[in-house]
Amino acid sequence: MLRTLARISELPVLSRQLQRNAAQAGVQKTNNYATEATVQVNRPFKLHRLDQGPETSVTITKDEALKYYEQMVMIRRIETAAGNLYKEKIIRGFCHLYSGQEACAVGMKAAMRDVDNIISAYRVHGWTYLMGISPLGVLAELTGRVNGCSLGKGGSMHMYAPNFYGGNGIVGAQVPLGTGVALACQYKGNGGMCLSLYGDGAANQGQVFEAYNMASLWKLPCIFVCENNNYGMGTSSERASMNTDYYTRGDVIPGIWVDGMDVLAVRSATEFAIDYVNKHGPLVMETNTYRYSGHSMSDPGTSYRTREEIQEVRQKRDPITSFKELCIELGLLNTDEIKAIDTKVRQEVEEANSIARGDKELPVSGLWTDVYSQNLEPKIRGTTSYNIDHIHQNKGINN
Ligand SMILES: Cc1ncc(C[n+]2csc(CCOP(=O)(O)OP(=O)(O)O)c2C)c(N)n1
Ligand SMILES: [Mg+2]
Repeated sequence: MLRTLARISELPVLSRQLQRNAAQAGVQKTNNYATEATVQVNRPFKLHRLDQGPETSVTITKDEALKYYEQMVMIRRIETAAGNLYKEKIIRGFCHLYSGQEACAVGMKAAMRDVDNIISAYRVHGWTYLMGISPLGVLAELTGRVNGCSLGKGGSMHMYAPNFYGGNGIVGAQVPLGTGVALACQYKGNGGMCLSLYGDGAANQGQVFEAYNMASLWKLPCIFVCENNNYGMGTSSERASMNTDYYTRGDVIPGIWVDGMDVLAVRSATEFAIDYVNKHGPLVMETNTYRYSGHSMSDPGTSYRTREEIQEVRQKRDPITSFKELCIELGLLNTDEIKAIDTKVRQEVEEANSIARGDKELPVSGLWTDVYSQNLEPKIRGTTSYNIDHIHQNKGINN
């Protein structure tokens, strides 16, 4: 943990980063407001087996600034609502929050094309929203109600959306699954790829290396994304991993390290990765990030790291605050626009929250509805002592 602390405290303070950004910024202004700006990413990319890396000079339009800010604020609000619902015992079971890691998802999504897919572990409420599910679809899934994107049958870890393969609770298991999605893309020849997300803890799983191996041999269109938030449950990455440079761990597969608290850096790295993977095959991308909450709601998150450490990241590296300050500095967003987004998001989440609390539960017959996407047999298989007809409604993930 001490090593982690030292690493975090080595970071430059936010205001200095902004000054540097502003000094290097190219800004196009209309009526004293910028419509577009070019900035340098805060922390340089690190490369493994690559001669050239992502663009360090990134251009952002005003519309993009509005969008990324809104998306990150929405994810933070959804997670705050989820945390409170859990404390009230309205959400039961598991609940893993993504607060602190918003720039990873928003940056990747900004670079993804319609043909690209993603699969992740259990910290997926934010991704579910980004992949097209409404805040109500997410929150009602968490409360186990019919307006949930899996009709309340899945809960926190089992959310899906078009091109989004979930929501997986077995640590590391999504990596070979994502490799299979990439194989499907290659087979169909649609130019798409799969981003398989896993944590620093999952990075030590054997199946991750098996997936790397196969993907490299078959040149599968995979981006292996290690979201390194420095901890796997209560164990720091230094205690768990012989090599904490996760971007180098694909061996012959090239890798990139990116500051996962900088949405523009993540977007740039993902754009590079998509282009690279289309031409050459798989790539590993490590996003260096931090989670503010404990591992899950049952972990206060302060026995294996200090409150000061969390506070320091919040003050110096918060992905939302730093992006907001950058946009204001560049003249891309003003404080009224920021306030308007904050209010809109708050209202939307409050509304979804109150519906998700009072919403109906699925009737019991929901248990044998849509078990298979295409049911070839009329009965539910494997329930010999029961005589249960499979009901096919093809509902869910439409919220
Ligand atoms: C195969 C397997 N082993 C152990 C667990 C218990 N477990 C759940 S999350 C977790 C830690 C994963 O940490 P990391 O990959 O860094 O993801 P993060 O929680 O930091 O997002 C463990 C050990 C599990 N769910 N599945
Ligand atoms: Mg982790």
